[in-house]
Amino acid sequence: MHTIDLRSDTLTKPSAAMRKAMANAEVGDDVFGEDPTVNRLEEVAAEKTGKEAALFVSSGTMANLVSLLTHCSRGDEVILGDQAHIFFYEQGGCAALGGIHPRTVPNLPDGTLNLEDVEAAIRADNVHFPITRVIALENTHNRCLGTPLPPAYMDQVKALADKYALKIHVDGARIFNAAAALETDAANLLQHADSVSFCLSKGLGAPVGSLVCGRQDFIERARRNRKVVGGGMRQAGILAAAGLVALEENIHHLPTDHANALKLALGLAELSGIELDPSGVHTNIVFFKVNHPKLNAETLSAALGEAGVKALALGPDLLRAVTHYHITAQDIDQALIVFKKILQTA
Ligand code: TLP
Repeated sequence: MHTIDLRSDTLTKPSAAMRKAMANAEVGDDVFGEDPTVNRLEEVAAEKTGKEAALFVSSGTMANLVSLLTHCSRGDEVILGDQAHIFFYEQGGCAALGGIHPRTVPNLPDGTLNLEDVEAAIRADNVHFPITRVIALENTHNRCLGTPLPPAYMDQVKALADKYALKIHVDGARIFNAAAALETDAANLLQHADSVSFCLSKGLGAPVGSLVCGRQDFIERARRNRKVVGGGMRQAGILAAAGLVALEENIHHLPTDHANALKLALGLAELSGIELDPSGVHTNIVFFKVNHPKLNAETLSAALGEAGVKALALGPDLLRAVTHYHITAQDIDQALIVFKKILQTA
């Protein structure tokens, strides 16, 4: 039996079409603006997100950092959720490297921020306070069950941002999952975003790369910030070629990933020893708790791994499984058999 790796959609390996496109990519020095494949990828990314321009960067973390560096000066403040990837998983890079002060408000279970909380966190013009510059959201929200943020919520955030002249950044690492789940296009979800970062190297299956998208002048300044963090790549068209295949072909697989995640959730919810509400599963991320006399997240994950199914332990009783284009409906059936056996025999 092959390994069914559900730890993350970052584990996807490039498809045959990607490898072929990479091998044949036309390249040049992208720091000189002369890589035609990177230029093409940036055009396609801008078009798909409904923005004027885009910038190819190495990772989602770099995309978020470069975006915040471009919105903020040292000492400025970003308001974001306490479960945000930027706050939780990026080593505090915006503070460490950019001197940007993170102000968290609690994420609600659906990944949104209560707008009264956000408004209360916006600083008054006072010499004692940092200057609030940007509200950062995450769509889909990784730690909030992969939930997509709907356009109606974005309308409300925009009204608040405009009232205080704030910018909106969206960590859209999985924005195309959100678009697929909400049956709309990414540009619609992002119409109020001043900047968005999205990843090619998650559910879209490319080996490397993320994009920052926004207005032309924003992207010109972001390009300088990419260079200062060491992100100027040279013949990066080799990587961009895979990204173009991701956006042209793999993007169509996301609804299948969502169906497989739901199938997994429905199956897991039936198992004694697992706690999970399948109605909370909207995209490709499935969080569940283990509630078993002999197993915790760590030992369940280890037993699963030995049996060829990998899931990520994220807390004493919390695990995460993520579907992606290497995972088939048959894999989900097989994974559920393995889960059941382990839970019954432990
Ligand atoms: N998320 C990874 C881990 O870091 C947790 C994963 O396996 O889900 N924004 C969001 C919403 C993300 O989920 C991630 C990666 C990033 C940004 C960072 O992307 P990379 O890993 O390319 O720096």
